[in-house]
Amino acid sequence: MLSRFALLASVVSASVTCPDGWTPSGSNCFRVSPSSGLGDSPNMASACSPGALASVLDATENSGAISVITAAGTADYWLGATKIGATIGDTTSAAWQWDDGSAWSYQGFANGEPNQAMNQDCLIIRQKVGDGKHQGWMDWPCDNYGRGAKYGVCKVAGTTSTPPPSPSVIAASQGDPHLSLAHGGRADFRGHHGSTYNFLSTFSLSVNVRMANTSFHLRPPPTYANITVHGTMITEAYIVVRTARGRWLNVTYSAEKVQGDHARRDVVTASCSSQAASAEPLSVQPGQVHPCDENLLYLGFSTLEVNHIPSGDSWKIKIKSMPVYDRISGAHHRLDLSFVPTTPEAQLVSMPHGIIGQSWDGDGRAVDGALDEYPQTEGAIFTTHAMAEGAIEGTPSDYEVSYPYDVSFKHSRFGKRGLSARSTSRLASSLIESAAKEGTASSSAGASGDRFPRHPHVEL
Ligand SMILES: [Ca+2]
Ligand SMILES: [Ca+2]
Repeated sequence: MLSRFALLASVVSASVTCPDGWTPSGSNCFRVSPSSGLGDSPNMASACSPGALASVLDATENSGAISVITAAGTADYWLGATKIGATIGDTTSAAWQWDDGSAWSYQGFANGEPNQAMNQDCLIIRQKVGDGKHQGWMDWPCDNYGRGAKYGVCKVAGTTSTPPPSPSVIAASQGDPHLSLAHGGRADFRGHHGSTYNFLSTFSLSVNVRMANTSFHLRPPPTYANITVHGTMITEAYIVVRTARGRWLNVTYSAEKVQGDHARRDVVTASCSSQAASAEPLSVQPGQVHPCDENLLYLGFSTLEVNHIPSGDSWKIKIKSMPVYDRISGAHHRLDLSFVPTTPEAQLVSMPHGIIGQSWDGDGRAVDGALDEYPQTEGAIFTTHAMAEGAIEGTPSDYEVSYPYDVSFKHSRFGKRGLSARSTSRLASSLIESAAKEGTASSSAGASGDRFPRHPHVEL
């Protein structure tokens, strides 16, 4: 079974880049000429430099031409075409050529045009004026009836770039806890009871989690009945945001306060303040959106969403409380988390770090860490031990923080600009690296065939 976050493939499409002041349309760029030349069509070529008087080859380009002349204001603009072999008054004999040699494959003449009036061997485009009767192309005398200013629509080829695929835009933690890493990697992370670890550290966002020992029976029975697991669960999550205005948003989601399946108003506590540690609480009500500058908090049925959206470091965090099924002792609820960067990886202010955050390392390749291999024999007792070795730089203790809203640890990116990604060459020797599935999202968040099925599967 694939989880929903495994299916969030990023959609990558080619984008067209234009020089400053030019408007992309299709694969080309348009603008109105900065000067009017001498008012006649033959002189417009230099007025358009470095582009040329525009050819308009399809409806998309026609829309682009109309949009730039509409923005510029006046009515009529030259296009780069010349009529040859026309006979005055014969509206069918005109043969048009684009000055840039493109094939004449599309035309957007206004009603009643071209009307082959005398000497109308050049082409203009007229924006909607008056009753709109003449919006569109018109044949026109190349000397503009001997009058002065007439500007042109200019065109240059855009630069087409296809951004590199980002194989996984989401990373997550679920259960006791299984990590789905960016670019498709996975690992298990037990942590130590009562310790708090940084999962994600970025320029203006930090997410810590606290672990608690928890024992439970593996699901689903009856296939593997009576297997006891002594594991850990995330029972509290702590978010620190530095807002674009320099204020502090602090959020705690406490699974210990959840009763039944419903989030109550006191499961999430938050503050939004100019002080790093504020006594002014935000009253987080289920079903309501709470803003803190550009950040938005929303607590639903059991899921807290935090949208952190300054330019250059934008993330969506979801934290969902779940019951600990077939619990024996320890936490009665756990937290599952997911992290989505909504800024392209290459544009983040600093490359992220933290146990999960470091997997956005810019290379698009999956790195797997240590995984707990659950026993499959009736009556087995198993204590988890994997600590994401191989998928994290250094040791787990490097990620321990000393209090819930602590943003400082060995690899912290908080408040730091331009820091590079972790180095995969420095990961532990047990590193198992596999080529990322190009252009696809991580498929690691769900159960997979080579392991014991992961228990209760959630969709955040
Ligand atoms: Ca005409
Ligand atoms: Ca990677």
